[in-house]
Amino acid sequence: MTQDERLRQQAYQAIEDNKEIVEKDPYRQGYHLMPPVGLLNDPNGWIQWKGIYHMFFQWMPFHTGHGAKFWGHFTSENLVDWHLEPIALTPSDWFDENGCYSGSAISHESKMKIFYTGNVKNEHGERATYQCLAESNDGIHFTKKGVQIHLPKGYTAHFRDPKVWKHGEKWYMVIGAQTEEKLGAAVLYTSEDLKSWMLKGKLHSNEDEAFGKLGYMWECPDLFSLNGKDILLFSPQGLEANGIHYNNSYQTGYFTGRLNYDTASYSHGSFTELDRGFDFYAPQTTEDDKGRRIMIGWMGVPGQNEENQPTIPYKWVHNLTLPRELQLIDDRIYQWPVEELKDLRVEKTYEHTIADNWRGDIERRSEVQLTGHMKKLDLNLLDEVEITFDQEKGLMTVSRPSVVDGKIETRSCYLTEGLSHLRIFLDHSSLEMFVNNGQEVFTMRMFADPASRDLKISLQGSAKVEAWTLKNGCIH
Ligand code: DQQ
Repeated sequence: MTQDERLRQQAYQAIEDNKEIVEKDPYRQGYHLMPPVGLLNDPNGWIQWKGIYHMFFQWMPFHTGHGAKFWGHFTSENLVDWHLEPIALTPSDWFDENGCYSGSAISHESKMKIFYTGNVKNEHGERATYQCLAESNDGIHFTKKGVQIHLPKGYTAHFRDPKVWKHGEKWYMVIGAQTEEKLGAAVLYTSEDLKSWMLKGKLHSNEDEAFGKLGYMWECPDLFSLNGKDILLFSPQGLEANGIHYNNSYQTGYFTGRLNYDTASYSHGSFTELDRGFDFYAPQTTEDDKGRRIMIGWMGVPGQNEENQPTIPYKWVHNLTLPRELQLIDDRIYQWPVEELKDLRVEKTYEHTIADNWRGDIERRSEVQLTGHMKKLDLNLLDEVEITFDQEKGLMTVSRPSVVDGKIETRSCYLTEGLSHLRIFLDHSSLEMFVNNGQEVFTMRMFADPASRDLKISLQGSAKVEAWTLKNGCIH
């Protein structure tokens, strides 16, 4: 038996052995992508290929911690119902034996090609990193083609997460990096044939010191154009918390600007955090055949209370976010659940206009919308999550008990134009809240008592409240 076959067999056995216990978990998700067992982290290889959406994911099948990652694989025709496919990649070769780390997928000459990072650690814990290729004719079975790019001079071995795209006649790749001076960077390569890659250098701008200030390592960069601007989306590590900003252990955010593809010079605005919630990291985007730029992120952050997640006794941890369509409005990214997610709705349970206090019962898989003019809001969900807004201060705050010690923790953002719309997706152990049509988003796990159903709203102003129950069991 080859090492690849052995690892596959062990991983399928782990799914089989733990199926029952994972299914018993009251916090098991109903319509979010979660691992069949073990730990899921970054979304990988996100692509619509030959009409089918493919979402791969970083996966540790053998326990609920990190380690030598596999690439798990889901597919979907409609972005609502998903199928778990055979394992795409196992960490079975000398160049990826400590993990087939994050990467991306492209379509070329009727093949799907995956570029990913091979992570290797020797017995002294020293790291090596290789950018690797795997190919598939059917989008399900992959053949590894080995190392394509070695670590260039000037960078530490924290050099990973290739994202590949086509611009004009050429292919480009951006890689998350750490310079020898221990600064975060994004490094650009180009290729005419997807075989030989030429190093263009690190993205730089006139405000180079702004790059230097943004942490010691950038993970999972993604470069794409949106409404005529070049967006660099990335997950920097090492930003200090600053008031309501950067409160998670690591961040995700973006620049908007203009990239000179020949010189790697990138003129851009300031760094903006993409999500205001507790659990969001390492997102990846793709463009589908409707021309939509769709993003999915990991609903977790590396090292942030991962070992305290209440799902761990049930042998799984973490899930992905819903697919969100991105728009650029006034140089800000707006995120909006893709249209297809309306098909999750099973039944409309409420439609009321309220102007003061209101109380309702909601199912654990629900969508709740508030539309109107909300001068002051205090919304309590399941006696667990509190969402407040005060127009005078312009501040929105979301709070939940910490999974570590139950103490209340908060995340906030300013809404300078007031609050007119809230759209909340509740699953058994998560909440995603889209504010003012996606201008701000709060993404978080939440572990309310599985029996609680209470929605309490106290409002100054007036709003229409609508609620729907949502489908269960979207992963087959
Ligand atoms: N997770 C992957 C890396 C990436 C990090 C390893 C981000 O490729 O840099 O699982 O969460």
